[in-house]
Parts: sequence; structure tokens; C-alpha cells
Amino acid sequence: MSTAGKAIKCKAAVLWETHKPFSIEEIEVAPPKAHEVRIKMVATGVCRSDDHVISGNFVTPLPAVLGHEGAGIVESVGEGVTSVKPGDKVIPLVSPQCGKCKSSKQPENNLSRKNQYGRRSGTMLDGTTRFTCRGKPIHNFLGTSTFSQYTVVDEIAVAKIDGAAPLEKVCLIGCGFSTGYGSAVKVAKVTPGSSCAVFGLGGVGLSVIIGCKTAGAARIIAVDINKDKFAKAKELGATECINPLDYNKPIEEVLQEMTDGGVDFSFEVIGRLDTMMSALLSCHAAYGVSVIVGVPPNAQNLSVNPMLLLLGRTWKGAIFGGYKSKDAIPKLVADFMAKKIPLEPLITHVLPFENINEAFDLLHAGKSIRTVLMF
Ligand code: COD
Ligand code: ZN
Repeated sequence: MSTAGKAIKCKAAVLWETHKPFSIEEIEVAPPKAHEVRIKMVATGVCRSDDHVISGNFVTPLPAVLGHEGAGIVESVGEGVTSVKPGDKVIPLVSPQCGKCKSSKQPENNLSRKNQYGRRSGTMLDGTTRFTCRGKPIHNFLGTSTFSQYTVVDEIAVAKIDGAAPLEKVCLIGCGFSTGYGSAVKVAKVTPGSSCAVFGLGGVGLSVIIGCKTAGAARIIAVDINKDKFAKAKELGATECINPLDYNKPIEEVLQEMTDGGVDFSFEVIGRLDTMMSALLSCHAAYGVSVIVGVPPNAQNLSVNPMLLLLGRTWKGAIFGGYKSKDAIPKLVADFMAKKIPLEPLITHVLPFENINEAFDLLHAGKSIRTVLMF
């Protein structure tokens, strides 16, 4: 029996308040309105940004259905939807592509005015939510909310992908992989023969390493305080791995000495102000490029001596690897299908969706790169 046009009752992980585990609840998912798409989720990755919501470092309205790195199959579409149809395999877009606003039309920019990073309304574009639990409206998260058997997204926040793609793997293209890989190949534009330093070896940092290697970097220096991350970093292309805890001087000095004045490209993939400064200082003062990938704790600022930039360094940042999501995701999926990019090494654990709290325990313990939850 078709579910189109009807509310669907299903399981979702609801975060009622910060510093608390998820609670698996029965929720009601309303049908998609005009220009919206309802998706049956098949798989979702667990990203550190979801954890930042739990810890209060990423502020978004609660209660909410979190999750933003998923893949699924379109169940039904609202009026006027043209880019996807029921049965299509899709990836929800954490960084939507409206194609209409000034920055969306700018060829090198990917931040649509309709993005949720700034607004964080916890709603659909029309200001309402499609989730209800125990009679209460539940917010959505970054326009995606993938920790639910069914979710509803705006049409600008979903991309159709190859019907043969394995959703339990390509879900990583919805956030972590693309954010890291694009930061290297598209935002920094790493050059062949160059030297790179990557701070933070989670799923996103390792994807930066994959990007640096693909771009032909000669030296890729991986930096992390958890040495258990080094084996995987080397497997994916790091040429050296260093642990700041092994030195009694700042890690930027170590990197400057290792590279005769600093690397060509550095990446902060942790989300800490001190490591953002270390990454900046570890790139060459005259021509180094440092890219901020991690989101800093809410409402914290850095104070910077302008001389650090005046000598010629470039300091930049981007969300979602600088990619225009709706255009780029199907191509990245095609690259995965053509075996041009690896995703499997990033997936260390696969769990049933109901075990979501275990996935976060693994993340906190530094034991997982990516856990994929299966519905
Ligand atoms: N020095 C060196 N390494 C450190 C330090 C430190 N002081 N502190 C932590 N680390 C290491 C950890 O040991 C860990 O290996 C790594 O840093 C972080 O990895 P994860 O697994 O916690 O995180 P990821 O890779 O899943 O995500 C990291 C980001 C910071 C990129 C992510 O949380 C984020 O902020 N993304 C923002 C970009 C974005 O577009 N966000 C929206 C959707 S994610
Ligand atoms: Zn993410």
C-alpha cells in the first residue's frame, strides 16, 4: 500500500537535550509539502558535528532529529519536485544548492543563502517541521535529519545518485568524505610535489589526506594526539605522522623545522582554536595556504597578529569542501563507483540504527573513524 500523502510512523533517534544520550522514539513524519522530498533512509554515518550538538558546542534548536551524513531512497515527493522521483537513490545535502541566490550563482562559491549553518532554524525552508513525537514538534537538523527511518528535506537539499551505488558506503559522501577531500583538491587546490600538514585524523582529516594524495602532494604530514590513528593515515597516504604530545615545543615549530620554514598547505580538521593557530603558523609565512575545516566551539574567537598574513600567507575556510553539493555529489559517487576514490577504509564500524548511542561511545573513545548505522 502506498504511503504517499500520508503521515508515516517510524523509529527515530531524538535528542531531547544536550549532554544526554539519544532516545529511540516512535515519531510521525508528515508527508512532503510542495518542493519537498520524503526519503526512506538506508544508512547514515555518525559525524563529530552531531556530537558537537550533544556537547553544546554546535547550537541548534532541540529537541531534534540529528544526523546529516545519510543515503536513502525517495519514498514520495511534494508538488513541483522535478529533480528526483520515488525509487531514486539519493543523498541529503547538508549544504544545499539553491542555484538562485547571488552566492549560488557565483561559479567558485558553494554557500547558498538558504544554508542552515548560519540560520540553524531547525526547520524546513518554510519555517515548520515534519516531525512530531509524543505530540510535540521535533526540530530537524541542518536540513537533513538522517537519524530517522524517514526524513523530509527541501528539494534543494537532495541529490540523485547512481542507482547501483552501495548506500552503506556512499553515505559518507554526504558529509565527511566530501568535506575533507574537497578541502584539499578544491579549496586549497593542493599542487603536485607540494608539502601538506593535516591536523586531526578523524574521518574528515583522513579524507583530506586522500585529497592531498590524489592531488599529487609529495609530503603529507599527519598530526594527531591519538597515535592509534597513524596506521590508517599512512595507509591512506600520509608520509609522516607526528604526535604533539611527543614534543616539548609547539608543534608548529616542529613542522617548520621539518619543512625548512613551513608546509605549502595546512589543514585544521579538529575544530579547536589552538590547533587553528598552529595550523596557520605551520604553513610557510610567505606563500603557505591554511584551510580551516573544523567548526570552532560556539561563540569563541581568535585574536590574530596581522603580520601573520601580511607576509603573504593565505588563511581560508569552506564548508562541504567548497563543493556545490547538488552538482558535485553525483560526480563523487561516480568517482567512487569507478574506484577513483576509496571510502571503505574510513568505515571502521557498522551497527544497527538502534545502537546509535554505542556509535557515539566509540567516537568518544577515539576507537572509530566512521560508524555507519544501518536502518
Ligand atoms: N591536536 C591534534 N589532534 C587532535 C587534538 C589536538 N589538540 N584534539 C583532537 N584531535 C584529534 C582527535 O584525536 C581525532 O582523531 C581528530 O582530532 C578529530 O576527529 P573526529 O573523528 O573527532 O572528527 P571528524 O573527522 O568526524 O570531524 C572533524 C571536524 C572538525 C571536521 C567536524 O567535526 C567539523 O567541525 N566539521 C565542520 C565542517 C562542516 O562542514 N560541518 C558541518 C557538517 S560536519
Ligand atoms: Zn558532518
